[in-house]
Amino acid sequence: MKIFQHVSDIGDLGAALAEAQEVKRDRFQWQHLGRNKTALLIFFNNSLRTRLSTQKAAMNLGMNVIVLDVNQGAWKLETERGVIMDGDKSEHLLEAIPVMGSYCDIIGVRSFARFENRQDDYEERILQQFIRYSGRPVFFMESATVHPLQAFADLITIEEHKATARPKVVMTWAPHPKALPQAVPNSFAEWMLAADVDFVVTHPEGYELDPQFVAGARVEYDQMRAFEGADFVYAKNWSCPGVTRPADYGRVLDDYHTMMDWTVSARQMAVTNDAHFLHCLPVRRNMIVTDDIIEGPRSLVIPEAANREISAQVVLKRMLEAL
Ligand code: AN0
Ligand code: CP
Repeated sequence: MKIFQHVSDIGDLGAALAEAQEVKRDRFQWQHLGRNKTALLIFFNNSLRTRLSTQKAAMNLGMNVIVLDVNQGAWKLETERGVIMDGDKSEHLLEAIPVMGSYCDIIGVRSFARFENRQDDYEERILQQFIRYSGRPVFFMESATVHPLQAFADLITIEEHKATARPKVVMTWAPHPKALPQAVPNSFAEWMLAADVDFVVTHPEGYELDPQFVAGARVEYDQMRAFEGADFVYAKNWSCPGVTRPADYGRVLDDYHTMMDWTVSARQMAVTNDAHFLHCLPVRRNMIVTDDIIEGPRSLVIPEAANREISAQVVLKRMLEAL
């Protein structure tokens, strides 16, 4: 594997899930693969899980790991070509990327949506430059539009806890005080549509996700109806994707105080099939989900986060095998 961005990059999902379980059985059995190989993890944004789980996965494979927080200690990077660089940015991405590539064998990049220009975000302007100029395999650690390591871990978690062959999985929008990217819901939708599940998305009007990720998904605007009979509830906030109104891209459409009935609580969970609760974390309690649900016996948020180590290890293993 040279790029890990979309569900199609992982190939057959059954094989990927089997490989994940093989990693879980003994995660240290491929230490020879990573010997004298270096993973460089580049963060333009904060992280707890992605940072730790991906480092751990690389170490499990015997790799060396370098982590760079671009905004803490590196030079401020210009990303636009043609700019006269007389401002606060000392270095251009076009030099920084090949330099970073020269010190490693595999690169992971986290660079969130900037919400300045929908087209720039949805064309993945930053990650595409890493692919083009680093000379290395690149895996996405949450880009402007996707978070595939998360969606893969979510799928592993669902596979491990499903009680029926084809569970009903409901992804629900939930309120949040600040504008968040669409990367997590985009990838979750993409991966669920590729998997063998009954997938339903519910959100207020105006939050329609980009068809490139959700085409074919059932959208139900009535959250209670969507939750009926659900086996898994996946909560996430996202800002306006700007599909129907491009001018609203990246905006929170309504004051969150007026949207608090979307917070996942015992009221909605009561109409499910005793659903498991999932969230990628970090989560704001009593905005996205109430304390009792996230702490309850059906909450899977901790094993879900633990599976981030597994999804990262499958991806790194496949990239090492293809070097
Ligand atoms: C980010 C997001 O919603 O995309 C990262 C989630 C993994 N969340 C926040 O910025 C709070
Ligand atoms: N879920 C997730 O990617 O968490 P972090 O932002 O902490 O990495």
